[in-house]
Amino acid sequence: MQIFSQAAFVASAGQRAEFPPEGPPEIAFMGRSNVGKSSAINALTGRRRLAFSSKTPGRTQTVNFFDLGQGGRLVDLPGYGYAKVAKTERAKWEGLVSSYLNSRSTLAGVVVIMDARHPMTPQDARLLEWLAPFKLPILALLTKADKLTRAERNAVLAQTRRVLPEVLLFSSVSREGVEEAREHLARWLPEPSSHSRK
Ligand SMILES: Nc1nc2c(ncn2[C@@H]2O[C@H](COP(=O)(O)OP(=O)(O)OP(=O)(O)O)[C@@H](O)[C@H]2O)c(=O)[nH]1
Ligand SMILES: [Mg+2]
Repeated sequence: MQIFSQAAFVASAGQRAEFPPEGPPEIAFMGRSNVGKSSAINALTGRRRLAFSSKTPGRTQTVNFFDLGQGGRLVDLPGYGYAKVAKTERAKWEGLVSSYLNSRSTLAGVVVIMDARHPMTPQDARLLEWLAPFKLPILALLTKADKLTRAERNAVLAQTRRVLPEVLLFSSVSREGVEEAREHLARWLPEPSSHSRK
């Protein structure tokens, strides 16, 4: 999809004061640490290192904004709740994410990313409770689907659908779900105008 192929880094913010001015509608990527949020942004935009991914949980510590070619923005957020999270770390995450959620009137929807092998952890349930009052569209991506057996795939889809109706199996390795996710997310953004650059 054209709009996802022209992504460019805009800003990296460690606190609310550093968020860029509101502009195009934003799609935020949220989920536990290490589930593949940054990798999903790279897969969707067809870029290998637009968002930094890493084997080490906690790679993304700031809120990172990426503009799409035609009127949209992807926002990579730090992950929450890896193993025994220090209270201070959790407070920092919650502070940053809640100031993001509460300050962006241009937020168009949230991609909730979960590891397909461990979906709907208590921390994910907490995130969904947190998001509920905002009444935003939510797309769930079950990442690392390349690691599942066929039976596991069906089970995890059914389990997640009980809570979140919009869900896709996704893999930034096999690229499963990438095009479907692009098509879904494009519906949250304004139609590209016929005058815009190709
Ligand atoms: N097999 C497989 N590995 C993946 C996939 N997506 C991400 N990974 C790996 O999982 C690890 C974490 O990926 P990231 O994209 O950095 O995860 P993140 O959610 O951004 O992590 P934080 O920034 O720490 O919150 C990396 O080693 C990735 O290569 C996938 O679809 N399949
Ligand atoms: Mg990350």
